[in-house]
Amino acid sequence: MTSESSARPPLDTERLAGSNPDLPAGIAVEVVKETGSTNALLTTRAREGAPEWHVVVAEHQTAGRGRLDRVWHTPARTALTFSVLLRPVLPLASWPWLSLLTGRTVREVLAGSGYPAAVKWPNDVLLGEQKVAGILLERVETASGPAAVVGIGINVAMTREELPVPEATSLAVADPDRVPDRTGLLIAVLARLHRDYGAWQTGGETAAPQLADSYAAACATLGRRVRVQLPSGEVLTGTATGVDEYGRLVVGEQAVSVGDVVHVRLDSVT
Ligand code: BT5
Repeated sequence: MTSESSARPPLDTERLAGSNPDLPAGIAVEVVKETGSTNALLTTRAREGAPEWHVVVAEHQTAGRGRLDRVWHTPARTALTFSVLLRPVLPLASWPWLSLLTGRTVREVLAGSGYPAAVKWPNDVLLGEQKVAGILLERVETASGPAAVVGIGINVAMTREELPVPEATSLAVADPDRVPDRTGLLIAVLARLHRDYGAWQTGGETAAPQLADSYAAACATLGRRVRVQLPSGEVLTGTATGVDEYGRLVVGEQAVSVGDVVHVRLDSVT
């Protein structure tokens, strides 16, 4: 065994089996050594009829996807790259919350491991100002109705040199003494997501306002001056004051559903 393979052990498939009491009943984890994108593979599974809570996790993603056709890059066995199939019963208009809810779930789990994580609207988890995790929510049409593929990438063991962009960080770079093992982290995120998703699905009218409040409390974007690049190319600047009932970011008078946010430093405001 090389030092690299012992430092970067594979996922423990026995602990990820359905018989593990730490994994809520109904979650089925499929571990693959390599795939282009776990979102793409899970989309295929969904069209083949896979049930809710089918999960695909890859030791290595060779064509990981970000939003808007961007690339998500992680070397083998250094990260968690996985996708969860959900079939929300709530109306499609509230599905964008799923992306925000998942970011908050990841934040809570990392905070539980001692990492001072925060969410950045809409789909990033930050340590300080750097991105440690990203979420990609995609809708897929299946024979039994629309389904949600929730892709989650968490940078775990990457060294500084392995980080793909200067804005990225990993748990190992941020605090090498706390790095959780990937299998335990995956189980913790799935268990917490199961709980948070269940509360959202069954919470009735109070679920959205409760989610909005707890998202706001975890969100580094609110109260900040932001620059939002909209898909049209337009740029919106202002103070982010809240998240509305559809999960949109409120900046000044406008509510934004899709966009890239830059947290503007006060010293760079012109
Ligand atoms: C995201 O997109 O943040 C969504 C990332 C979702 C990745 C997961 S992994 C499992 C599942 N299967 C997939 O194929 N995808 C999902 P976005 O907000 O568009 O951010 C993408 C940008 O983040 C890139 O353009 C880079 O600048 C940067 N980036 C790429 N890889 C990164 C990494 N490992 N860590 C931090 N930033 C990264």
